[in-house]
Amino acid sequence: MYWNAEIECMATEDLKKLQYRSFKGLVNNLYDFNRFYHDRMKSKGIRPDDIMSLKDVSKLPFMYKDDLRENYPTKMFSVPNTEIVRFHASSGTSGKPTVVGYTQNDLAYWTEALARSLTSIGIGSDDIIQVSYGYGLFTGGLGLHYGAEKVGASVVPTSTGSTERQLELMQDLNVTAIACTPSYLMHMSHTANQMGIDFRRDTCLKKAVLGAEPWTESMRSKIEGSMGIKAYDIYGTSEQAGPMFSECEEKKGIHIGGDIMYVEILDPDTGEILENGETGEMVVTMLKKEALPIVRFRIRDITSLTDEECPCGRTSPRISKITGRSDDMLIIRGINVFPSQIEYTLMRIPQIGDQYMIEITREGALDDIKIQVEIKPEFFSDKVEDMVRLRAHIESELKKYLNVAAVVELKAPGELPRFQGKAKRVIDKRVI
Ligand code: DLL
Repeated sequence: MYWNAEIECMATEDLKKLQYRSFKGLVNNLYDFNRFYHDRMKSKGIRPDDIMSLKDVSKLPFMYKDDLRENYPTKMFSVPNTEIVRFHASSGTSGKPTVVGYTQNDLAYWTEALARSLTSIGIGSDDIIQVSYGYGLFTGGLGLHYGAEKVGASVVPTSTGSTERQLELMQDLNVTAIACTPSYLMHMSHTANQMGIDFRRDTCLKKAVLGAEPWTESMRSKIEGSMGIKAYDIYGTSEQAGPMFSECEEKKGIHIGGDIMYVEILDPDTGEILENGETGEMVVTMLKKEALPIVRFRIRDITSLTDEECPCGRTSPRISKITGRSDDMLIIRGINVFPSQIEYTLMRIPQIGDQYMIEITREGALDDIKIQVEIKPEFFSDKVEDMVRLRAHIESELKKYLNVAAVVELKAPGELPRFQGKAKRVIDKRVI
């Protein structure tokens, strides 16, 4: 089932024409009415007339998260306050937060994108969906809330926290789907175990819409296997609007509404635009945004793009699961490692539970990496030799797959911290 078949199944050539028309309109408008973009284009000697094809998009300057910080809170907005109907803000890792604003049309397109996504996952009026993303300045809660209402699902707006109560409501209201971060779902699963709740036996939960942080295929297998549900990836950033685009039931990449967002993939080292199928940093342009225009934004998320038709029949472009951010990459004794690779390796080891923490320290000139992993209750043992053997096995798997000599520390079930919003699993003591 499609929410908007005309757009979602549009021939690629027609979509490109539509994107070009939107782009032209956007650039003309920004040159005339947005001080920030006008100045950026001028400083690069670009005028709207220089954009004569979709390829010419690459002539335009990039924008960065720092541009939003420097123009805090609303100096990059294109419309007066009278047209703004909502703000969200994201705290980020350093400095001032970034503020995003929405006109009525911005909210309508955000909701439209989510309606397409939820429909593609098979969530609709028969579903009762618990939204356990944070409500408030974070975009996750309210975003999913309005998207789910749009497709006619019944929303249980629990936000994060009070996990035991959430689990009770889930049972009492026969909740069929949940939207939250993968780390919060794992926390719920752990709490459910402690309460003696078996998801298969005691709940009607069938689907989870998980995002806001990277999670790997092996994490997906673990969640699906242990809870008896199907888990789908949903992606977005506050600059784009919030959560927007998801996998369909085929789980073969995240469908991007090509009429809403134009994606380029960039080689972060050479600055070259890469071909479809090649992996690099995503650069996005939002084609319909009014309040806070986003043109060639260097998001830093790493992925690849395809416009091959999906088996679900949608022709909309797809990005592959985000493997991390270019600024997340750890360099350990000269070897590049993404936290997602560590997670992938750990989650394939059956004795390991779903929690881990990565700590990097520097002794003199050398980096050391310590990985704490929780062991599943059935594998946790008082016998020192068993634990020593398991630890050596995990260390050797990490060495084999990542070429990293990590020190592994085994933890009892429940010992590591849990997360209600985005998980923070890497502590880099080299930069603190
Ligand atoms: O995290 C919006 C969101 C809410 C997406 C709920 C999905 C579900 P921000 O707080 O601005 O917005 O953070 C955006 O989170 O650049 C990625 O690095 C990361 N991220 C979001 N979704 C995914 C995902 C929301 N599915 C930043 N996989 C992005 C990997 C993700 N990373």
